[in-house]
Amino acid sequence: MTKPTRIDPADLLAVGDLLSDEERLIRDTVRRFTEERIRPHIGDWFEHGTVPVRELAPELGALGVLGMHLDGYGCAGAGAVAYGVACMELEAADSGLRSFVSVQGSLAMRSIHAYGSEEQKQRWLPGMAAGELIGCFGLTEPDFGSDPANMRTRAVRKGGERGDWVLSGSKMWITNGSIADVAVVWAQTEEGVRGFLVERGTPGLTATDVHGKLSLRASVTSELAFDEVVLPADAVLPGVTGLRGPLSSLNEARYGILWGTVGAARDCYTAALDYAKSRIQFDRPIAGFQLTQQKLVEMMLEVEKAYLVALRIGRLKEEGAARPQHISFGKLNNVRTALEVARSARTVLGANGITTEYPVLRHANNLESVLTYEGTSEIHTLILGEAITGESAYR
Ligand code: TGC
Ligand code: FAD
Repeated sequence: MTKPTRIDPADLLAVGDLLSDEERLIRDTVRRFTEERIRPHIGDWFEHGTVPVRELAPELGALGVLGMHLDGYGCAGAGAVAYGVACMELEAADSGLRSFVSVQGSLAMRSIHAYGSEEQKQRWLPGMAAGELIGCFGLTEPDFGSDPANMRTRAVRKGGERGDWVLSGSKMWITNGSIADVAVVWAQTEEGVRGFLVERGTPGLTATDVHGKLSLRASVTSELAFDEVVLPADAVLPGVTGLRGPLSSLNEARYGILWGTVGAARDCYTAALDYAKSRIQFDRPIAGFQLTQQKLVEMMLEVEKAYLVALRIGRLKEEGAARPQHISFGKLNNVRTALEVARSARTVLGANGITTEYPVLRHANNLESVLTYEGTSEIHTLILGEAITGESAYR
């Protein structure tokens, strides 16, 4: 293993040296892509609340990050840490970009990969890995977010074992909802919660975008309504019944977040560091003031600790030893860390910190969504509370 030979302010503990050559290559390749393709535009996309997802998706497919941790069907079959560092670089650019990749790869593709029939996998996965087809994942409803077990969306089978399904209800806050070619929709059935593949254009399906978001503006968020949508018998994912289905895919997406937020935090910290070195007040760079240095050092410590947490969980995952509670540890800790770093970085930039010219308030605003989705910070606190006390406190 290489030893740190120099002090890198962006990675003072040289955590990056703990990555393999291949992981570093993936990290640097994704970083280069975001620098060339995302960073020049992201401020505008965020400001105007638009993002050219259809254009970007095939580019992300060519980059190899869509379903990159899955095997076969055009997916790269990368290791957990390799997938993690890709998420880290994507979210250093914008949480909306990482969200797109998480929903496509870890929620929609992963659900089909883990629980779909061979026909369903062949039909969807290669096109989704290439970014030619877009997926979304519908679990949350207007009245049931943290508590999906009580969902009202329902699918009823008509005409026996091989009969059609009729799906009714609605899903809320669905990333990629209105642009998706296929929605993985979780619904109550007589047998328990099951997953359904609902194709774009199916009669009775309507998608309406959520407007007025002050967070994740470079990401499409929609409501999906199902008005007695008739689905063929083979629209159901045959491999799982029960909430375990969606929650096991959520483990994968939450894992991407615990890495992604390290990237957002690092980007805020390095933006503040660069700014502090060049901004002159009272005839000297503000980086020379002790109060500024304290903020920068605190940020740096927190970014490095979050990076180590992510790497530890990633290695556990590669060994097959990561439990959902480990993922909750990382999601809770690293999102919270990133938000605190973003808010502190914002103060270093003064008034400039509130504009889209710099990334920090955009990251801070995005991270408010990241704190809430994929299990709120309170839900992950309760998961960990149960893990250490043995007492469940949800209900
Ligand atoms: P509970 O009785 O504990 O569990 C029901 C069944 O599920 C199993 N299970 C899990 N399986 C795999 N991974 C996990 N993390 C699991 N957690 C639970 C469990 O073993 C049981 O299986 P079985 O076979 O015995 O039936 O369920 P509960 O109703 O008490 O709820 C527990 C709770 C609160 C932790 C869960 O409901 C929860 O995680 N709530 C949060 C909901 C959530 O995270 N929603 C996210 C929606 S998707 C999203 O936000 C995408 S953001 C998109 C983007 O990145 O842009
Ligand atoms: P609620 O569950 O109503 O919670 C409100 C507050 O009450 C929170 O602070 C919560 O922590 C707290 N609370 C709830 N229960 C408890 C309890 N037992 N103990 C203590 N506190 C509690 N969902 C999808 O299915 N697919 C998507 O693609 C998707 N994308 C999203 C994109 C964005 C931008 C956002 C913001 C959300 C997205 N979501 C998606 C929805 C997200 O998963 C939910 O918002 C989240 O699970 C919380 O649900 P809720 O908003 O209904 O809040």
